[in-house]
Amino acid sequence: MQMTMRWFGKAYDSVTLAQIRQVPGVTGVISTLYNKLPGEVWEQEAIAALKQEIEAAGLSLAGIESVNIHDAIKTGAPDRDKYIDTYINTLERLGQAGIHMVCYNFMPVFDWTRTELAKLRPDGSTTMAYDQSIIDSIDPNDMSGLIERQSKGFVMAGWEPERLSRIKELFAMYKDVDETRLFENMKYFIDRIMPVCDKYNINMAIHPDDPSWSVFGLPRIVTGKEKLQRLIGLSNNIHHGVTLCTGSLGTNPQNDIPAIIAALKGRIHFAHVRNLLHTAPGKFEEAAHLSCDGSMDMFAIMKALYDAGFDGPIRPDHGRAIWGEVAMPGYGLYDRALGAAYLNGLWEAIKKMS
Ligand code: CS2
Ligand code: MN
Repeated sequence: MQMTMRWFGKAYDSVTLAQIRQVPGVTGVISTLYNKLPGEVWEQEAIAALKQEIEAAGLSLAGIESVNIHDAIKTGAPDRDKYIDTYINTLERLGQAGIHMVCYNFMPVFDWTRTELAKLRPDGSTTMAYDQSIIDSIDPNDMSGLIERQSKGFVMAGWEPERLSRIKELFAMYKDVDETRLFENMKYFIDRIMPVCDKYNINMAIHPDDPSWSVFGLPRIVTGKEKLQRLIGLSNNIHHGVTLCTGSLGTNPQNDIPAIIAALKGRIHFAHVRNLLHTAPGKFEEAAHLSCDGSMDMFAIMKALYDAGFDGPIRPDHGRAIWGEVAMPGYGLYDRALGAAYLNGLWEAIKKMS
């Protein structure tokens, strides 16, 4: 595996590449052209500039998170082929730049969903939290406002104001899209992009839905073991794979993450590893990465990845805000650096004892 951290680019991130370079054991970053909306063309020059900037800092660009999917593709709209062509074009340019892993998601309308971005924990840190009862009582139109008000001025990944200002229109697009249709639309997309992935050896890593159940009545299909197996079964091309995100799959305490890892062996192209604390049914907060701070067994998760022969990029995921750092919620330097060091420690121990 390669330990990495997510970096949004210097125009958006409070964390610098020079800081990431000093986190022991972190050799790469996962980045993106953060200003690109779904469906936009990625210019070759912009990709090259991003890569050069990262390499000049002594790190590698280990993959892209994300190249987002236009809603026309997810809903199977009549103009989806136009957007798939653009997507293929972007993959081609990424491939030519030597990038071999692309993360994306297939969540309708909303990406990850939280109800609180700075919940105070007993140790004085703040963290992101979710409470289903708040979601049940809120109008989806107010959701982007709720996130924006708490984002400390940072643009939150997946919550681009340009897109979410069209929320009514987006909901209307998904009116007739149920789980079956979403799977069909995904298969159509996968089948069309696999040739370019073969050509440039690009691993596509679909990110699980977060939380792992339907929100606001919208269908969600990347939620647990059976659905992930069905999803992988849409294509036997090895480039069609997943991002194993413990924080997303772990929102449902019924999800046995080590068992999911074993079931997806060979198809996990990227890993997001973080811990959550479940406080009541449908209610959780993001914990520090350490097992003892949350509800997950991080040793068992890392061991399962090791045993499955995982060799892709891995990153600590959301961290708490600690030590007075002001950063994008979930993406400060300090707690993610602690997370990376901890995950590296687990990995070293597992490796030496195996
Ligand atoms: C990420 C997701 O910050 C996060 O929660 O894990 O936003 C992820 O980047 C996307 O869903 C992948 O497309
Ligand atoms: Mn994730």
